[in-house]
Amino acid sequence: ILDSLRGRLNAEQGYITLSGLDKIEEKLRQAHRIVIVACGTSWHAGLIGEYLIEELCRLNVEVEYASEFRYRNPIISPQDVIIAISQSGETADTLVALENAKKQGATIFGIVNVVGSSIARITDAGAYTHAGPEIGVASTKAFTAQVAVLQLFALKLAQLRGTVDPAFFRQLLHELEAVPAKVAWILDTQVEAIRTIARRYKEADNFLYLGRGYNFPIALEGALKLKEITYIHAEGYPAAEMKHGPIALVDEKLPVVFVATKDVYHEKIVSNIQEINARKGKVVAVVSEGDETVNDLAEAVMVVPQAHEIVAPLLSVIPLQLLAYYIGVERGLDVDKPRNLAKSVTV
Ligand code: F1P
Repeated sequence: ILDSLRGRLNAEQGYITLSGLDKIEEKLRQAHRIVIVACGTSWHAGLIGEYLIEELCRLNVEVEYASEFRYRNPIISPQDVIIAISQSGETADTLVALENAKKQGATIFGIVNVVGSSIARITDAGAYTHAGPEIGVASTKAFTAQVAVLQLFALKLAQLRGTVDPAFFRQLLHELEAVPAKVAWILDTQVEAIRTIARRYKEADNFLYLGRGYNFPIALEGALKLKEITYIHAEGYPAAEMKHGPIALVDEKLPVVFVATKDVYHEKIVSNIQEINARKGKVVAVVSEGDETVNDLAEAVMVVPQAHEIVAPLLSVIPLQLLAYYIGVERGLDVDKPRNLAKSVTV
């Protein structure tokens, strides 16, 4: 899964190798903004990219659904750098959006899995995710790899722009190096608990997924995986947005999945969980190892190792992917070939 990390960073010596980025280094230095263009799961990775680049590089970022961006008349200038994210490299919406941006002089950086694909060919530079061929239609390991590349991209750019403290930079590299072992820990220890949760909630008609900060895109992705694989209606929301509408959905039949790992928002997420409890919603939470704050407030928890919040999305998405997978299995569905979905959407 994390080949995109291996060989591309060395925490001890404090460097990241991202040759594609080197090629457009000057453009990036002068860029007025970065526009991330993608569809579906790749768009969720893009949202994490926005948070990372804005936080670490202090550069303005916008994230666009390619399926909208290609049809509207967006303002693009030669000072823009577009990051295109696509697992297949063949998604027509993304490709056409890039063709339009290219005509207006923007520089394109690709984060693509398939070498030599149409999107890879249109880019000026890029970093392959090397996530291997995905067997299932729904994107899973590609997402992890896209996020890993975006983390490297943001850190490397922050180093170039001098916007990250060197000690913090090294700390994050060490954290990234520890990710493969932490992923293995989740797979070794959490699968049975997740299967049990899947059995308990497999008949639900709706799910709500909530998270804050870097965990908000993870909530969106958890909801999308559930929709794609199990056909259960699910919505992802920023947890703070709940009171502006979705809270009306909460009753004793609604499972609400919180991405509640230990980070700067933890206290606020705990109070959101209490609000759901007060309305008798069924709380399921992704929590950090060793943190028991949420245990008594949730019907079930899925545990991930502690990690810095910038690195944490690589871990917190995995229980949500597994939850969707096992609910699909429990419902007797073909999880690798969900109905109506194509691996590459080329129209
Ligand atoms: C985008 C995407 C996937 C989704 C499904 C349909 O594809 O929306 O995220 O899981 O396969 O296409 P891509 O541009 O990342 O290949």
